[in-house]
Amino acid sequence: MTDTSDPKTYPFVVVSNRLPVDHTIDENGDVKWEHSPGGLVTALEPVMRSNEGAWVGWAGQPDLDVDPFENDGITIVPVPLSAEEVQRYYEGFSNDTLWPLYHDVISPPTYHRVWWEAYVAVNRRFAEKSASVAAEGGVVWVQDYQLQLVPKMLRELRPDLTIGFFDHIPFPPLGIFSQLPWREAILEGLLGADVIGFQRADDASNFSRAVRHLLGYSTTRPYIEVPVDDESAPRSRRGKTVRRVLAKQFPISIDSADWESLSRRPDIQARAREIREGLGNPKTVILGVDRLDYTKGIRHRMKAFGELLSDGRLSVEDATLVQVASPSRERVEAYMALRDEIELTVGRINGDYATMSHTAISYHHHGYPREEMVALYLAADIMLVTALRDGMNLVAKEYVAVRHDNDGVLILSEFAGAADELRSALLVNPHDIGGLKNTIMRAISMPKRDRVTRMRALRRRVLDNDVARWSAKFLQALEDVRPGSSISAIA
Ligand code: GDG
Repeated sequence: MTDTSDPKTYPFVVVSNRLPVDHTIDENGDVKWEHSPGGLVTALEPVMRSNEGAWVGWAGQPDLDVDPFENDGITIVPVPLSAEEVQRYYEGFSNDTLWPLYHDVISPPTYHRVWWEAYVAVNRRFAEKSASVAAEGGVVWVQDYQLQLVPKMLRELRPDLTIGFFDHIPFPPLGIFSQLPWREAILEGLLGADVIGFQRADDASNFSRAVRHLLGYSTTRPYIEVPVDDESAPRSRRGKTVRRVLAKQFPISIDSADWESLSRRPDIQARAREIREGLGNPKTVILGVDRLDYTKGIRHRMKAFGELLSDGRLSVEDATLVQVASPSRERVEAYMALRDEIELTVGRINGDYATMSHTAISYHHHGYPREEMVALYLAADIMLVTALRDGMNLVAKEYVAVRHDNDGVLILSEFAGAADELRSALLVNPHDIGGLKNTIMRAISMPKRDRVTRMRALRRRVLDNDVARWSAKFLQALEDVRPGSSISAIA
């Protein structure tokens, strides 16, 4: 067992690839830690503060070795990565093997043994660091696909801990997952957890099926029986002891009230009007907001919109498509190629259809502050989410949360996890370009009464099921599996 006599240990530890703070250097050359306020951070901060929590993760810069420190009531425990590990473990195995494999092989996954070795080594470092800061009998919650081996490694180091894992991205069907040369190791890695959370029920059943077929363990939904080598058991019982692992969906959400309160700010509402004016006041503003990623179906939505213009069903005075494509994974080749393709398409469509006063696609390869995102959501009559595969898609939920006017139409891909909950959206198959075009036209001409009915139903869902509820449910499941684990689930 790892030495836990370290000066300070914590009853609640969150482990994720990236820390909730970014390491930056200001103009005087001084180091600064900037808070990065994602949904996960917002959800877990109160739980962490009331439970003396520590967050284990990478600071986002290679070759940076920093001691743990306190930031805003949370202890930050940085894990160092070398430049070569960033390339092999992060850009390579995480983003060019697992990411495409888990998203229906939309882009072909690359399998390199040296990337896998780096993934194992880095996962071990995360597990060791977590083991060294977790208090006796504490709770450790591991996040996402970059760290799938951590639960097993951590359990071996610290059997006293209660371990949770949450997978933010889809878990692929057996036929696709089976491609992975290290498939058994990944399944065993995850099964080190007491509770494994997924976005959709389908993800949980894909996982259980892979465990049954590839490891031969028995499963009774939502439980998986993992055989344990119990040396202390009588000889006749050896090999018969099992540990029950809960694998089920816990759909993630957003801090809905926070998004809504931003949308009520007069300066942000004024900015929304300004955005529409800047676009030449088209009758309909259609919006897409995504990381520039091949999973998001940005090309499909541009194809549909471009065809509506070329068919003459729409003109640029009728409708403008605003596409925010925030920069992402820019050193991975598939992302560079995608950016070129998208920018070529935007150039062609604008070249063919834009006028001196109206653009067809207003394209922005930028990251914006949250306030600007809210203004964009308020300015948009139609939100277009056409992901080809997406764990959840928080953009869809954010759009709904800001529409306190009960107006606006959400077009949502059935391949996004959010489609399980947001049934009152206009659901589409983004591969069906004809269907997508018809759905855009249907949204444009939808009577206000129908828009309001749908938006009301969507809002109920998103406001009731916010991210605080998500984390509380997950932590409650951990508490149920191992009663007496020492953190309070509800912040
Ligand atoms: C993964 C899974 C799952 C985007 N551009 C800007 C900006 N964003 C914010 C959005 C939203 C977030 O980034 C994107 O979240 P998504 O859920 O849409 O997608 P992924 O990044 O792929 O996230 C996904 C999620 O994990 C959570 O489990 O839903 O399926 O793939 O919050 O608002 N935010 C700001 N400026 C931008 O330009 N401020």
